[in-house]
Amino acid sequence: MAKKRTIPKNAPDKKLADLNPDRTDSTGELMTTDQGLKINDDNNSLKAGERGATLLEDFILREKITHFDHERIPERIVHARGSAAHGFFQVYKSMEKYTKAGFLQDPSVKTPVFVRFSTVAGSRGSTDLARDVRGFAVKFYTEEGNYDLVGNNMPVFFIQDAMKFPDLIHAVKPEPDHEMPQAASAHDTFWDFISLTPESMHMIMWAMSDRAIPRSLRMMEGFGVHTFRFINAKGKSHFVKFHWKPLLGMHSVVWDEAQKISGKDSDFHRRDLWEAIEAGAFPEWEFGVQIVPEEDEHKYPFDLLDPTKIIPEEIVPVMRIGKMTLNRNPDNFFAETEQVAFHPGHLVPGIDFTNDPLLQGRLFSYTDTQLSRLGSPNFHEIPINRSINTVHNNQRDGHMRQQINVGKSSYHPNTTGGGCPFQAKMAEGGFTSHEERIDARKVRGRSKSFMDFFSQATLFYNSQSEAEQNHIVDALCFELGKLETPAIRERMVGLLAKVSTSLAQRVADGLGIKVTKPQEPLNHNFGADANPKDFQNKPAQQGIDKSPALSMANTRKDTISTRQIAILAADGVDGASLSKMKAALEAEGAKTKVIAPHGGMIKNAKGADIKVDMSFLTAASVLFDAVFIPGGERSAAALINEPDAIHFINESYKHCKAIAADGQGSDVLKASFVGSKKSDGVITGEKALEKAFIKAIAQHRFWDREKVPA
Ligand code: HDE
Repeated sequence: MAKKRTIPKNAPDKKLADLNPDRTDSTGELMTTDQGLKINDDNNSLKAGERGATLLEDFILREKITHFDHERIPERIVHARGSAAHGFFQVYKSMEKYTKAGFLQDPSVKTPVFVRFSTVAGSRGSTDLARDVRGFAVKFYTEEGNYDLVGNNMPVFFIQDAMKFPDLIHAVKPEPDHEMPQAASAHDTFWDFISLTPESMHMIMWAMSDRAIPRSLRMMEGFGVHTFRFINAKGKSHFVKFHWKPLLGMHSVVWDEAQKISGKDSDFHRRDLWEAIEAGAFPEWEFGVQIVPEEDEHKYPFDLLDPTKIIPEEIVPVMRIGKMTLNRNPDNFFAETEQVAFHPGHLVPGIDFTNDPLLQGRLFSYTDTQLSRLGSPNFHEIPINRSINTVHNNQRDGHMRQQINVGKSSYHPNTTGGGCPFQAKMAEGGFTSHEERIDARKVRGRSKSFMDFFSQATLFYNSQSEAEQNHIVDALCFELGKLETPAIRERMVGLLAKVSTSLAQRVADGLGIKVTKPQEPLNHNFGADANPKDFQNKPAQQGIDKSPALSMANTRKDTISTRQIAILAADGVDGASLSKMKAALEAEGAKTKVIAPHGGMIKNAKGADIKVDMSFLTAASVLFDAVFIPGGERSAAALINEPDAIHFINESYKHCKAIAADGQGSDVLKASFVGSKKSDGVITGEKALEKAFIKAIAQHRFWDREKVPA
């Protein structure tokens, strides 16, 4: 590297940023060209006379325009849309029993991290609220080199073998003839592929669940997906599955809301993450591991190498071993969030791969993709990708090389450089791959132990609450309802019947079609000469009927920290009513915004000014978690006559959010769809109004409202 970045142990995180020699702050500086020449006029090009033609000689204009012309790099082929933040990780206690990884030994060590969240299918400028898997990629800058845990917010994947990845992605991306639809799976090619790929059914359950439309990136789980290995100092290996558990709990929005947020604020998740960090409400996740001894490799009804399977937490509990805190926004989106290059093959001693065939394919793909995206094998020299450990090897040259290697020796073994750089012994931290006995025939095929396509899809569906199941049905009706080819819809309903007959029936009813039996054999992904019998679905008892850990209904519901609460008000509002609630909510860490018919100021009943945060023109109920209508006769009368205010309340009610009203504020509720309905989460006339409202917001949603009255 150009300069070594030494990061002292426990360095305050601001220092980490300051230590980066490439971080530039232009405050108080004079403007220069890229060659360092001071610029006198950045507003006018060089011309032959004031009205004359521009001269080719104008090297300053040409430098500026040339740079501009080349500002864009190819977006990621998948996970193009993303948002990221810096932070640190600390282990709770040494994990030396299982792994020798340095960053998992000492609870006093803060390991810097950079985390990028993403959607998968959409382009860089697409909406945050697409129904999609979310990427959850963590780069740990450890003293033993960079370790990347490149995971998702769902613990399984659509396919079992890397060979199918380009097909899956081609199918989900906008269709190639007309480039529609953007960032959406609700179209023929995706469901055509899925209907012919039954191994995807477990992942489909997750992707159609509310997990695919998170309320916030800060409120979702993360998973390493594949089974990895922990290796301890004695060389003993344990299988391990990685988890991230959000301390704010897991919460989602509803699909109607997601679609509206996409119009009202397509940067909703990006803004939410940025604002929470700016406000000092640092997102936190606990790091969890499920550990399986090597001897137990074949103990389960599923194959640990199959990325379409979970290990239910009720069978192997998740041990929470550390915590990650995100506490600093990037300084520059392009330099950091866009140029960061993750790779599941960026390992440290103490962690290793398994033979999961999806993971094995990924190990090729990530460096390869950086070559076309970042344009050079020197992408590791970009500041965000640099190891905090110094880099010494005989790799040389290439586009945009930053490192200036001294001396004449660029090969190993050598005497010209005194034999340097030396190979590192294991005791010195040298990485060695875990020795695994392999005694096999070379085959192009798939293990029979991977052939159970539906049991865990059923486990997932059965583990969901009633409301969550309803949402899966609705999502499938939406997605399949958008298809143009009826045969794909029918094939899908046939496959759903293998997951749950009631699910299939409900979706078929929604689509107005019949449930037909799927064609056997179910897996079309076998070679032309393979025996179809070898690829037939082989259901296996999972040992449990339900896994409570799979339902978001069982998440924590005792905090309103960082929730966004709308306060609807107009001139004449009861100032005391408004400020009492505002203070109570903010004391619990929630954020409030006063929304009024116009911007600027409104007057309270006593004539004092109250600052308006948003008008009905710029606000929308879908951007908030709950709504409060304070007292005040004139304010209530004005809101009753304001269609946008009534729509705000109606929509909050429809999306099952907590609603509270004080004094005459209740009249506004009466004028809305809420009327005098008695519903959980609608709070009026209570003595301890603030307390009741806070408790209701923490519940997140009141799904009973979705039930159609008999
Ligand atoms: Fe990726 N994936 N992936 N993936 N993936 C990429 O690498 C790939 C898979 C994941 O924020 C690409 O730098 C193949 C599973 C995340 O920068 C690319 C296969 C999981 C990110 C690539 C998979 C992931 C990527 C595109 C099947 C969850 C975004 C840009 C064999 C465990 C990282 C890039 C970021 C990005 C290939 C499957 C997670 C093309 C071939 C499974 C979070 O290399």
